[in-house]
Amino acid sequence: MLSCSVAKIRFFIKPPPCILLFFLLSFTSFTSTEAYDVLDPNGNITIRWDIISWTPDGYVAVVTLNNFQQYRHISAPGWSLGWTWAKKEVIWSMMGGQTTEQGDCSKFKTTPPHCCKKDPTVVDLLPGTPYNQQIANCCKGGVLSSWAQDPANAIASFQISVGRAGTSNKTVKVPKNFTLKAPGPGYTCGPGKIVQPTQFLTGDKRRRTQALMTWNVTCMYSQFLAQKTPTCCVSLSSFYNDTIVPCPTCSCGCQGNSSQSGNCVDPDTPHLASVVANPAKSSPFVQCTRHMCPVRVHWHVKLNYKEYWRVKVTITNFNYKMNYTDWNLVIQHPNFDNLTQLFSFNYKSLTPYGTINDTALLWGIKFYNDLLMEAGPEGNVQSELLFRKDKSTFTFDKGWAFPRRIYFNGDNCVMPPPDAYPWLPNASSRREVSLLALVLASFVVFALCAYA
Ligand SMILES: *[C@@H]1O[C@H](CO)[C@@H](O)[C@H](O)[C@H]1NC(C)=O
Ligand SMILES: *[C@@H]1O[C@H](CO)[C@@H](O)[C@H](O)[C@H]1NC(C)=O
Ligand SMILES: *[C@@H]1O[C@H](CO)[C@@H](O)[C@H](O)[C@H]1NC(C)=O
Ligand SMILES: *[C@@H]1O[C@H](CO)[C@@H](O)[C@H](O)[C@H]1NC(C)=O
Ligand SMILES: *[C@@H]1O[C@H](CO)[C@@H](O)[C@H](O)[C@H]1NC(C)=O
Ligand SMILES: *[C@@H]1O[C@H](CO)[C@@H](O)[C@H](O)[C@H]1NC(C)=O
Ligand SMILES: *[C@@H]1O[C@H](CO)[C@@H](O)[C@H](O)[C@H]1NC(C)=O
Ligand SMILES: *[C@@H]1O[C@H](CO)[C@@H](O)[C@H](O)[C@H]1NC(C)=O
Ligand SMILES: *[C@@H]1O[C@H](CO)[C@@H](O)[C@H](O)[C@H]1NC(C)=O
Ligand SMILES: CC(=O)N[C@H]1CO[C@H](CO)[C@@H](O)[C@@H]1O
Repeated sequence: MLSCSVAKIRFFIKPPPCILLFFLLSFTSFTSTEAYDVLDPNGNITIRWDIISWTPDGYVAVVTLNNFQQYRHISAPGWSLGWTWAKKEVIWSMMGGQTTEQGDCSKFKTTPPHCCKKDPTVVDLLPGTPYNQQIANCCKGGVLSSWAQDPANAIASFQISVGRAGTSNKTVKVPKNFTLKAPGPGYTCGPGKIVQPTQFLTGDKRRRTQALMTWNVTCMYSQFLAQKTPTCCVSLSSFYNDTIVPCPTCSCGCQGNSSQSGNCVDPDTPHLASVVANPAKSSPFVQCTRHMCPVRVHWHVKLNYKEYWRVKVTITNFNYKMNYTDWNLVIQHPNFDNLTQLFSFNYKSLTPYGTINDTALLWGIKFYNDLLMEAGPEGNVQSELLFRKDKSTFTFDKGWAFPRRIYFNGDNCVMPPPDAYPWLPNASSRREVSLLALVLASFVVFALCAYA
């Protein structure tokens, strides 16, 4: 039904769609223009340089990346950190990390430096790196966990020996133009700021040492910069209405014409395995659906007790080429302040607004369901949530029982328009409103179509 209206609307507004589109985009799921994330307002990645010793022509520094974001992690192939030297510095050697390019070191008559580029890019080493090239917190292939999920693995470090630099805290110049890729765009980094030298506690905790000089760089994520099309959508259902509200059509893209060779994988194709195994980068990886999202989150209002109500959440992977390790889900719903029980997921409450406790971070249990398997029979994880009713706010009316916002791995999931939510029986008074809403909804779908 929705796709019908799309076609109609497309006909109607042939001449001026551009302006309309922009107007609509700014109102639909594209909260991506937000400069920062409302559910994680203090989220950032802080990069700290600690100079730990001076050398004849420069210094040795330990560079530490702290992922202070509650739920946005960096998955394989991992982070890369770049900067521009302020003077003519070179990198003599590194531990726990490496630059991607050496650059032109032909001026050096002795052993050439590790990197002579004016704007080096550093990446993490891989797990299994020999011990003599490791330092603490290195060598995880650039993977960084989120702060709420696994703070111990939200840190990465490498050590760098810099030459042709200053050799005192007066002559050292802080590098400029820091860039962080994770691995694509999305982060903007501020300038390096000289801060109080970091203090380190020795292994036996009986002695404190301190860096000779420290500077911090703060990098912030913006979905707008990442320029990602949505990667996830939400579908809804309830025990009190047979309607299953699907993900909006074209949430993450539209299915190509059958005349063009498919941009998605038909699960019924007889040679599924060979299509999926095709190593070409451009080969399709997502199962053909109306929403074309690699991930769908389904929220089912399952049961109504006197004091409690129960929801079932299912995450389904439609991506044939991706196992999501350490996946996470952020859900905003007013009843999370009275979450009583949760089955088979980990839970942590996030309180982005300080006092309002309506946002939950959910993630899988290690070795049980922390891996969301590639599309197929195993490609889903699920949980049930039990909420205690607060008599003053609880209702099944007006879609109250459905989530306000869902993120998968930090990316905003496309929600069905509120007026399409399953109704309580006998909610006839809302019928006129919903005709308008339906038209609006198809606009949204159209906008998404055209965008993708
Ligand atoms: C970065 O995040 C940390 C931890 O949440 C916070 O203390 C700090 O103020 C943030 N920095 C900036 C510049 O937002
Ligand atoms: C440099 O070191 C001196 C003492 O050695 C200290 O007084 C000064 O604050 C330091 N400056 C910076 C920018 O760290
Ligand atoms: C840093 O980047 C800005 C803009 O990209 C550029 O104008 C500036 O020259 C760069 N600075 C250095 C030292 O490369
Ligand atoms: C610098 O970064 C560290 C985290 O690596 C943080 O603990 C410290 O508070 C930061 N300093 C300032 C002044 O932001
Ligand atoms: C399918 O392709 C034909 C010709 O390439 C085009 O006219 C038609 O509009 C396309 N339909 C859709 C739904 O994109
Ligand atoms: C996902 O994991 C399974 C089991 O570990 C493995 O067989 C499969 O090849 C993996 N798929 C991808 C795309 O990495
Ligand atoms: C939010 O509510 C949950 C569930 O009742 C509770 O476990 C958690 O401690 C609360 N968090 C805060 C910050 O109030
Ligand atoms: C169920 O909800 C849909 C809206 O999603 C509505 O059209 C339908 O009338 C509702 N069914 C009943 C029995 O109320
Ligand atoms: C719905 O309406 C019918 C008839 O209008 C009535 O018999 C029934 O009790 C109503 N159900 C509820 C839950 O209000
Ligand atoms: C019914 C019930 O337990 N309500 C509680 C829900 O949570 C808020 C805030 O934590 C409490 O104030 C209510 O009493």
